[in-house]
Amino acid sequence: MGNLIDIKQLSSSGISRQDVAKMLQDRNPTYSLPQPFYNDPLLFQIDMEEIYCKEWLFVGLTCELPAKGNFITVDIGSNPIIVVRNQHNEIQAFHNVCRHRGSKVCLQPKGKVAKLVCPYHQWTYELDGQLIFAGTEMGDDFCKSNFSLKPVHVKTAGGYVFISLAENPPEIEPFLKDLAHYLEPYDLDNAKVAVESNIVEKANWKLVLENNRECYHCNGSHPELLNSLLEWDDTTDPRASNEFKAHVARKQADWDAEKIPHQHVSHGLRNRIVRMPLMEGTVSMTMNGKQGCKKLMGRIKSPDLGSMRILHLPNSWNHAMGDHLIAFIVTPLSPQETLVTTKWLVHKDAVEGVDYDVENLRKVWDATNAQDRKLAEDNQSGINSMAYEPGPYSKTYEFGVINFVDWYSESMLNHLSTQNSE
Ligand code: 3BY
Ligand code: FES
Ligand code: FE
Repeated sequence: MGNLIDIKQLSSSGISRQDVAKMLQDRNPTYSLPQPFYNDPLLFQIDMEEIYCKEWLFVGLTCELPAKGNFITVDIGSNPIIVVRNQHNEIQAFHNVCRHRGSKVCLQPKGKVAKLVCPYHQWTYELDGQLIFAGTEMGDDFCKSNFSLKPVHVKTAGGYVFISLAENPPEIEPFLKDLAHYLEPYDLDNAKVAVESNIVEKANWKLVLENNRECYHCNGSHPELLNSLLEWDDTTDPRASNEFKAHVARKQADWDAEKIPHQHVSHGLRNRIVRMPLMEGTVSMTMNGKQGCKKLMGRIKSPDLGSMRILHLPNSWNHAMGDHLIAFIVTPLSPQETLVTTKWLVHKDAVEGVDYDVENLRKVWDATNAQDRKLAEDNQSGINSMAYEPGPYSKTYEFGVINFVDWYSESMLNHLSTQNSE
């Protein structure tokens, strides 16, 4: 582990990969994590290398790359990445790093180009990453084919785009097969992002995820969301009432009749999909619970599809309703800073101002995101104290958090042990 020594010299805490493994092996699994997991710079670096650079990450939607040359860029820690639709209409991903002297090639968050041209000395790449122009000054023995952009694994399913920076990414196909099936009614290739928000929360990325994985805090914090959201995520929730279960059964019969998938499917703790009804009398996560977009998505006929929740660790949760879909992406920026991106999608033919009003569409989750941000930031402030010690999760209200932390711990230990044996 060459880079471990370098990083260690820079660190004040001196936490090593071995220390991380030991802390995870020794942790109390029903308690929050030890302090360094939430604020230590070196541990953050290890998180980025072992989790974000090795797992599959949800980065955007195929409808954001509708035509040849459309691209989006994302930064995974210190790794700028470009995702582009190539000249053959396929989605590809590359390290956004010029093979000349390493400049970033695409500087915009999204756009459309004929070729990928580096702004520094105009080395020019085909949309499939091949270097096609490097000026006339590179010498006779210069071989352009040795200097293609470095590829990154990419897969799509149901309109969702995933990348992995790993050399050998973990298996994701079984989840993608389910995802494609569950997203089929939405026809996301023919959707559009109506609006997107990006907020930076001054909290570690794991606190953002932990906060999302429980609704223990909902009553105290989310009045707008609770106009439509039913707290329970599943009929298997230990607190689910008979009334709730009967409500779910009635809705499921309607969904079956319309061939709308709803059964809970999970792939380990990393991925799950389930459709749950919203509160009786509401069909969408809007302030009054009515449709936020008059035109329904894809082939959907009834607005009353509840919300299909898609969880993809480490970086996304989603709500797909009949009229719109909300996708969330969590991007760590530093030990105590996390970018939360929210995209509201509607049918591509829905007309702004006629079928939907952006302010109305985004209002509930803007409010919810702001409330969650404050909760995560206050959580971070307390955790930074010398008084912090791991505290117990509720096994009924916070089993989703326990699942997330278990997944994190297992993945981290797994990646660390693979590495040590290399
Ligand atoms: O994303 C959600 O549905 C919610 C918000 C609060 C709890 N969590 C499961
Ligand atoms: Fe890209 Fe020189 S660094 S062309
Ligand atoms: Fe919340």
